[in-house]
Amino acid sequence: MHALTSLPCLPEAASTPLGAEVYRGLTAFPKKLSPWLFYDQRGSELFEAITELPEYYLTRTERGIFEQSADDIVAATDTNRLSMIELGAGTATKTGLLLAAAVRKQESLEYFPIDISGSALEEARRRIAEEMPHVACTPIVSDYTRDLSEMPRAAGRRMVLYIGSSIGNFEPTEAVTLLRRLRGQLAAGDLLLLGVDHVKDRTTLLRAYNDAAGVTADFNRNVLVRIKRELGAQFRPGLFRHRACWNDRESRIEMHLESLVTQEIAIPALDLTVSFKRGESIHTENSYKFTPESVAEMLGRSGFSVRKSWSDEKKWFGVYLAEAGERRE
Ligand code: AVJ
Repeated sequence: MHALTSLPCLPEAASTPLGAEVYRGLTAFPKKLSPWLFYDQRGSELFEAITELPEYYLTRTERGIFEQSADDIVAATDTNRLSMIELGAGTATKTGLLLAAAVRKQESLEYFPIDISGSALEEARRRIAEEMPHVACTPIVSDYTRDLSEMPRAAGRRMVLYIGSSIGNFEPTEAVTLLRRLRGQLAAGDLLLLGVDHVKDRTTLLRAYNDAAGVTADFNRNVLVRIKRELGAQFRPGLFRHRACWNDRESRIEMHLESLVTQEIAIPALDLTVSFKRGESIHTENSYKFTPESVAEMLGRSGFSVRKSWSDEKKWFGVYLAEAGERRE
């Protein structure tokens, strides 16, 4: 993913994570950019705005499941010495419902939110310190997609939270690789709570990624704004159109940025000029959608087995509690 050190004669910017990703993605065919590039300050704000859109049911549906079932989820962990570790915790807003349920059951709780954004974690830490005195919160700034070695050795039984359908951004083989690595950091009997978006009618799916207010379009184009600003490229992001489509064979929503014109874009910091034909697009995101069967299969291949699951009335979103199995050598 980041082995540009082996390429000679590239400018320095090409060896930063952003520069390397943009260089590789825009010289590939078809062109692509990785979804983590969305999340600069502005992108994180736009994603927050997406979670409040009427069409974007994911966040509110998952929160509804936690409102309804947090106590039941904590009860299903079957221990009075639970600790929680959250991957990609961000500001940990939805997590509050699970933390509160754990504190109701066992009076105190160790909580380790992991995120790449130090400022989001600081906000989480401050809010939890203020509102939940019985939660001992230890934030960890780290990119869990690259490095899981910082997995805290908390006391009691650990439950790793990986919610919000973040796993949906990974191709199936990458998802299994990530979950297997996670399994490798856990003891048999430790738990994983996985939140995933379910396959549903395509109109609902498409609407969630094509909102009427155009926030998702701005979120998608923000990656171009970022490349412009951080790599000094000269072009108009407005000459790219947001496009989201449902890929039924792969069971995923895809987001693309389609060039409305034939154009050449110079990216001085990378010493690179990228040509676009009219209608040519950059693939910017996959958002995989699951069935209970496909979740169980993914978890099984990763060394976990599903213990219990929860859903909303329409079965639009699923929360799966899985247990780390015995290690097979
Ligand atoms: C944060 C990956 C769960 O796939 O729905 C929202 C990101 N992209 N709208 C998703 C996203 C477009 C989101 N995840």
